[in-house]
Amino acid sequence: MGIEIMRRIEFLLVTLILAITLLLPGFVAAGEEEALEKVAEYDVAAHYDKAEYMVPMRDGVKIFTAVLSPKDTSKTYPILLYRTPYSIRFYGEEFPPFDRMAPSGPFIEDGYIFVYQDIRGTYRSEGEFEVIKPIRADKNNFQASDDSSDAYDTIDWLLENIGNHNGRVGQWGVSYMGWTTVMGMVDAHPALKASSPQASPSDMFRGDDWHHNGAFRLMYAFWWMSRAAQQRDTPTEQRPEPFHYDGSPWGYEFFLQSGPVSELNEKYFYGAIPAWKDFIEHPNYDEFWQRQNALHYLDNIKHPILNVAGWFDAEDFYGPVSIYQEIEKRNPENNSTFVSGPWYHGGWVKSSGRSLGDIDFGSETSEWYKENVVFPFFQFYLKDKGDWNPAEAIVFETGGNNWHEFASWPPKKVKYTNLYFHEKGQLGFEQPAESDAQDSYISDPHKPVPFSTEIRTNPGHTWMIEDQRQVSTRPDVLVYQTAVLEEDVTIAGPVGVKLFVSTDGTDADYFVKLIDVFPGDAPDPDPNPKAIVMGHYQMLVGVEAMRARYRESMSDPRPLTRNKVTPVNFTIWDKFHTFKKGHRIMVQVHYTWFPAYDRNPQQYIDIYSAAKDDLKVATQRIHRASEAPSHLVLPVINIAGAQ
Ligand code: PG9
Repeated sequence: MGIEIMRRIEFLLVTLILAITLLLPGFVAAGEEEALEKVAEYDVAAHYDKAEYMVPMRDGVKIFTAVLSPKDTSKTYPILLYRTPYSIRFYGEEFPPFDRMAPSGPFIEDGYIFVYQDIRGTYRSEGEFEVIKPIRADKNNFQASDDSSDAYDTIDWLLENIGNHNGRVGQWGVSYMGWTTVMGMVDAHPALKASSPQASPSDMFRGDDWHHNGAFRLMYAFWWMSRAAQQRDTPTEQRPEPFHYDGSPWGYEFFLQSGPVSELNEKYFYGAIPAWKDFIEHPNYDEFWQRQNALHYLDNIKHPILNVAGWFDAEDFYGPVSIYQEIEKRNPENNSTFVSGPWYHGGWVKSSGRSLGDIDFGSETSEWYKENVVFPFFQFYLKDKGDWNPAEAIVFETGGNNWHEFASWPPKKVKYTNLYFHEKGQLGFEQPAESDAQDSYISDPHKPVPFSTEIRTNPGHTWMIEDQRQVSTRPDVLVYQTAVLEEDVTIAGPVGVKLFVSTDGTDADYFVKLIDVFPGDAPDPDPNPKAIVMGHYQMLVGVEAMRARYRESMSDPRPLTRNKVTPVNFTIWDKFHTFKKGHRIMVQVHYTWFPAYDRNPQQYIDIYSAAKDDLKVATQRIHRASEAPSHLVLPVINIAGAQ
């Protein structure tokens, strides 16, 4: 059988499998269907040739690289580079799946040379994989390598060895592939003319996948490590066997029973995840974590950057917002743009962006972004096509459900406004007058607050917007809310959290949630197959975790002094949301959010080796007195007059 016929049969099979997949409830995220169908219609194999290479790096390690080049060789094309640790997934005569091919369908139709790599030490590539490998310390050592030098060497090789290119290269990717894109921006190859890091982590201790302000993200780290960090003996196309959650399919129960974090690798992974020991050996923000921080490396970024984030990204939101800000700070002349929409992690690629969880955004926000942002960006810088001249920030306002453009992010006209905790669960803009006022609760780490009502072993994608009613009635969840709003309140930017706390323990975690409470007569979806009740819905808008031992320094932790009122300040990273007239603003505070986060023993001991008996019940107090006024600092904006 001819190769062309085989490819066509394969294409039809892939289309058929996609169609069947779409019929399986729960397999694809809400809104994913349309995006899948549009790209699945295009016959890639009919328009592209495929070749595979082992591309040599400076230290002799060879990296597996697949190149798809347009069959029409009458023109030249830019190269679009994509570097992944998750396997490029199509080897030999296979062509890539829809979501690995390009940032959107039109790239494929317009003609690019698509280059995909298994990064060093993963799948078909040689070498050792190091999770979030820092930039090499000694740049004069020509044998030293990292994801910056590997991107550089790859681009050099492609320009020499691949035909029909126009001399320009772009790089893009979501999440880990966003990280490899950021690394490619460091000491960038001169032919790299445009980069779009999307949901890249920046600092794994402060705010991305592994920890938030030092609090360990147990469930996600366990799930990711079991899939992506298993040791391999030799280059292979095989994906590792996923770990089975023996014990319980309900993560809450599984992790409640699983014992100290320090024992999980041996107990469940049979020692196959060497990277797990990094969590245990580096409990604080030491040099190990600091060297991984991408923000340290962002000098001399000269080419245009498109930074993409999702407001409800449960894995890497701090990354893109901080990378954008750091580039602005260190390279004020750089042409860099911040984009954020109402998306889960990578939702702008994998879903239409019409809705997330129970919340509808009124339009297909991912389609708008693909058409108006990512495609014009690369077309302009790599093909001189179009008139891309964006505002500094292109951001979707949730609640109001509109796209806006601003000359800076956060917008200049934001007015930082304090919102105080008051008696009887009230929240208001006026400062508390009484002294020695507080709310207290008993926190029992043996009965932690669940992070979601869903029964699952990985965190999934909707818990960052999920209805909070189920936990709001727990005695260990403090709830404060405003009166019904008489006019819209829009926030745009980071939300400050200024707590005054005391406890009879010596450490504690604080989870602070900002919630939009809908009016009683809020309309239900129509049709409403999930029977969602929107009246008094508590939509999670923003949330952040803080491990109190890191309140002054993440590298130099300190215990809390028992029963002493202590300020604990942190930030709920940026939001752009309108609390509509008729709604209420709510804040919830609690001490565990399990198993999304591990449990703090509430005493100042090593958390990673803490056993069941080390987890102590403690009384937690949140102060709301004139001398200790716990409050949030909202970035309030009048969007009618703001640019
Ligand atoms: N959030 C994932 C990740 C990025 C970087 C390191 C580890 C995990 C991802 O989706 O790729």
